[in-house]
Amino acid sequence: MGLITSDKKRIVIGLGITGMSVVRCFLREGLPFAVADTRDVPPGLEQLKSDHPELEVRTGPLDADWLSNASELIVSPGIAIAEPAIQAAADAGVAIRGDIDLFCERISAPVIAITGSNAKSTVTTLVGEMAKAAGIDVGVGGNLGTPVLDMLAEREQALYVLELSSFQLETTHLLRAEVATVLNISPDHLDRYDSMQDYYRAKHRIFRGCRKAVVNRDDSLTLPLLPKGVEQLAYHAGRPDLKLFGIAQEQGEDYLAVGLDRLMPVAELPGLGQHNTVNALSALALGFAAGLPQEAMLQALREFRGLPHRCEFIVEKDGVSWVNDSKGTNVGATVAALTGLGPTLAEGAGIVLIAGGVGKGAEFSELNSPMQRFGRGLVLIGEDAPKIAAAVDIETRHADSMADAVAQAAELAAPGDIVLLSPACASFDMFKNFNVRGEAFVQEVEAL
Ligand code: UMA
Ligand code: ADP
Repeated sequence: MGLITSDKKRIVIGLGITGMSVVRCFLREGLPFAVADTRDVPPGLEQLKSDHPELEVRTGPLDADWLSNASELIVSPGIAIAEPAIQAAADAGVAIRGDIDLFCERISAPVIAITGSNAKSTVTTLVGEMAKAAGIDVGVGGNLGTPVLDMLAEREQALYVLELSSFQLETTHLLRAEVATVLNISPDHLDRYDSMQDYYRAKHRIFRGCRKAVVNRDDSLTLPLLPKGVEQLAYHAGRPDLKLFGIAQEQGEDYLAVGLDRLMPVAELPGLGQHNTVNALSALALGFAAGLPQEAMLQALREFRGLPHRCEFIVEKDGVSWVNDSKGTNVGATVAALTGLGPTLAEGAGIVLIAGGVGKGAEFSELNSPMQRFGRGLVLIGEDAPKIAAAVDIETRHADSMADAVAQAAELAAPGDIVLLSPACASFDMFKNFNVRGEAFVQEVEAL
């Protein structure tokens, strides 16, 4: 194990899910490296030290001199590369990379790369299901949860479908995806980026060196600047045009369609809300671009019931439908949930929205218009409740726990209404993560 002792060529920064997957990769390959984490006691530290006593691990504030002597830094997505010590190393000529780059260096299989402010996990999973339905040995991971390097632990697969966050893209240089897309762009993570422009730039790194691009015609911020020769496929939520994926109408029925070809009735999609029809179109366009067989794609669309915590129908009680969209962690997501579900309401019915948490520097005024159109009332929780209350003009209640929020929403809702948990905020002021927040909601709803 002498290899791992004192060589400081590579430094892995961060001991979270990503950092640990990088550590495992370097250990598998016998490469020398050291590890740093800005926390005094990062998770898994004791275990790592006892399993690998020879490994150099430094915790606490990053040491600029030490980092500047490394040959490369493998930076976890939760750490901003703008950190002064990391910037100092970059200025000293040290390469700043991430796990996605290491992954790309190690594979020859094609990658379908998916980013966007919202719908990434849904579309990534859906494209993965399409590939599986076609019998392809596919790896599905990235920001979704399985760190990419863990997908290489056993063998290389035939195709990879990756969900990539802007944080991951910042440290990615070698992606060269077979197909790349930005699904949509709306403000998020403005506590980490200086401006929307910076956030946009990070997202658009996904197109670097790609062979084909899939674009969302309804969102001009998703349109890439590409060299000639890169094929583009496009979709939008309207009538399909020549070669454009869209929604065709025939005898009062909506169909997913491309050009003149009707592919399947929209009514056969099991997911809730019109935004999920757009997600199906994005997945189809990505699948077509990657050459997946049409029948397998349509089968996957018919069977995909959606991921938990994304506009997930929980139960109907006293005529009120309860929907868990805990993954709505920014304003754009909540606007999509409201405008996706709103048109499905019966005449006179409305949505009671439960929102609030950590707004990550966002502005909430965009919630006002869909709440005027479809809202019955608003129940607010968490740190940024006052900001949301000031931005949305509708009957509003304040709650100090999920139990209280559910009880107050039940009071506001009338038969036919939907109560929607879609917080437009991160959860960590009250919950460990969005999963725990969604589970708390479901538990309280079931206990009503
Ligand atoms: N941290 C420190 N010091 C360190 C390292 C991390 O304080 O030295 C903190 C970070 O600020 C953050 C937390 O620890 O609060 C986790 O950071 P991390 O980089 O170790 O994260 P991982 O555990 O590796 O998980 C990351 C993604 N997390 C982030 O980008 C913050 C996971 O996405 C992803 O599933 C995982 O890699 C595997 O690829 C989560 C996420 O919230 C779901 N992503 C954001 C989003 O979707 O909006 C981008
Ligand atoms: P991400 O991985 O980008 O967070 P998810 O698939 O987990 O995306 O969905 C997150 C949230 O985004 C959902 O809970 C929903 O509120 C919203 N959403 C789903 N589809 C769309 C869409 N097409 N456009 C905008 N928002 C969407």
